[in-house]
Order: sequence, then structure tokens, then C-alpha cells
Amino acid sequence: MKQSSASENAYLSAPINWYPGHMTKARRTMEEDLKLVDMILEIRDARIPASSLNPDIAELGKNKRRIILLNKADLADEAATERWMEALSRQNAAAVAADSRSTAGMKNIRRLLDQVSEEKAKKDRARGILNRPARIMVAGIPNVGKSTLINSLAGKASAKTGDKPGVTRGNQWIRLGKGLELLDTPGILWPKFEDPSVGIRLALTGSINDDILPAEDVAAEGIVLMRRRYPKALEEKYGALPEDPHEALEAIAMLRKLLKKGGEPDTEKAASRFLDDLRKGRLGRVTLEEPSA
Ligand SMILES: Nc1nc2c(ncn2[C@@H]2O[C@H](COP(=O)(O)OP(=O)(O)OP(=O)(O)O)[C@@H](O)[C@H]2O)c(=O)[nH]1
Ligand SMILES: [Mg+2]
Repeated sequence: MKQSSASENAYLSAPINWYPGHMTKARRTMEEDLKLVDMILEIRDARIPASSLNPDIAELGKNKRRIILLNKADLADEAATERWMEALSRQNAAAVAADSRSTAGMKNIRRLLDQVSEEKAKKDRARGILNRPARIMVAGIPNVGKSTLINSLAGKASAKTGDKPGVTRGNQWIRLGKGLELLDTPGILWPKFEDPSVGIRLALTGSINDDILPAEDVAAEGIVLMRRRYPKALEEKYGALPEDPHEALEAIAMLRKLLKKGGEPDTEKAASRFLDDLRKGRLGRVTLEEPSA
């Protein structure tokens, strides 16, 4: 592991095994399951719409209709979400933004899915096939809200959800009325990120397990990123912080009285606190990256 520094990307150049075996299997399973579905609903995190893209989905599903959903939009910067929606529409990608925990926000998505179902029924009828539901795969990286979305669409808790990556372990079909079936899938990451800051952002938003990267390093990068993008929110929460992100963690520890036995600042606890504040929206609504020009 490299020495810590103030720049983003400093920590991920060492090879890290964050591609657990079950994800390799998940990719193979996805390839098989794609043969069964009419469409892919690709869930991304609205706070990191680029870093939460899994190229496997586009590659394996290149012949399928695809809708992109920027989820957790309630935690993302609204203006940035608008810029992302514009950028996606310029690439001719069908995209919507949502807070999947609220059933109220599901109307638009339900309408899109019903359209898919009707089109399929029409095509099927022309070929003499009746009563075959449209099947939609819900795919995306871990912890992005796939199961939560399915539960909100279904109006009941059919799929298991949880505040950490890797909750859904296997596939599960959930029926939405007679014309639609949704496939809940385990989140998939991919083996190598060309840009190491992608790993940091996935950790910052909680899609990589907290025991894989050291919390202090992730938090230090988060502080650098917040200072660059939302300096006011950072200062409002913790006051003026020292330039060096590790010293900033010490300052947060002192401020929050997170001290070790000898009275020294407990930077590990400060890092967890910062990450929790960031992930829960206590530093305001934040989007950590912009669409490329
Ligand atoms: N604020 C917010 N939280 C959400 C949203 N959608 C899901 N969550 C939360 O995110 C966490 C993960 O949700 P899940 O539905 O389990 O995520 P998943 O994509 O199924 O995760 P895996 O099964 O691990 O791949 C849970 O704590 C949800 O309550 C959203 O739109 N906004
Ligand atoms: Mg799940």
C-alpha cells in the first residue's frame, strides 16, 4: 500500500482483491439470464453515474433494450442530476432518476415498464402467442438499490434489502401484475477499474465493502473530493479543516470527541463518522462526478 497523500487516487494502485468469487459467478449467471429477459433496467447511483456503471451490463446486454435509472437521487445534487440526465439523453440512452424508497416516485418507471409489457404483448399476439409476461432484469452494482426499487414497484417487501453491499445472493423473480415479471439480481462489480478513483467513489458511496479498503484512506479521499466540490458543506459541518486530509480527520476526531485512551484523536472512528455523514446525506446532497464534456 502506498503512503497516504492528499491527492485522489493515491491508494488504489496496489492490487486489491475486491472481486469476490461470487461476482465472477454472478457475471456468468447474468449471461444466462439475459437470454430469458426482454429488457434490462440498469440501476446506477445518482451520486456517481459514471463510476457506478458496470461495463459488463452494456457488453453482455448489447442486443437488449435498456433503461438507465439514476437511483438515490434524493442523496444527489439536483443540478448535477439534471446535467447527467441531459448527458445521457445526448447519448440516446433512456434514463430516469428516482428515490426508490418512495412508492410515489415509481409512477414514471411503472409507466415505462407497462409500455414494454404492452409492446411485447402486441408482438406476441401477432405471432399467436398469448399471456406471456414481459420479463425485465434489474441489474447494477452492489448496494445501489435494486431490491428496494423492486419492492417499491411491487408495493410490498418481496426482496431482501440492506444497508451494505452483497445482500442479494441469488436471483429472484417478482411478479408485478399479470404482464410483468422483474428479476432481482445480486450486485456485480468488475475486476479492474482503469481509473483508480472509481474504486474510491464506489467505497465512498458504500458499494464496496468497508473491510476491503482502509476507512481512513477512503475518508481522506472523500475529504479531498468534498473540498473540491462542496467546500461550504464541509466547512458548515466540521468547521475549517486543515489542508492535509489526515490532519483533517484528526480535527474531526477532536471536534466530535472521538479520542483514544491516552486522549489522542481516534482517526479511525473519525473516518467512520465522516463516511457515515457523507453516505446518509448529512453533508448535504452531493454528486461526486460530472459527465465528461
Ligand atoms: N436514500 C436512498 N436510499 C436508498 C435508495 N434505494 C435504496 N436505498 C438504500 O440503499 C441500501 C441498499 O438497498 P438494496 O435495495 O438492498 O440494494 P441492492 O442493489 O439490492 O444491493 P445488493 O443486493 O447488495 O446488490 C438500503 O439501505 C436501501 O434502503 C434511494 O433511492 N435513496
Ligand atoms: Mg439486492
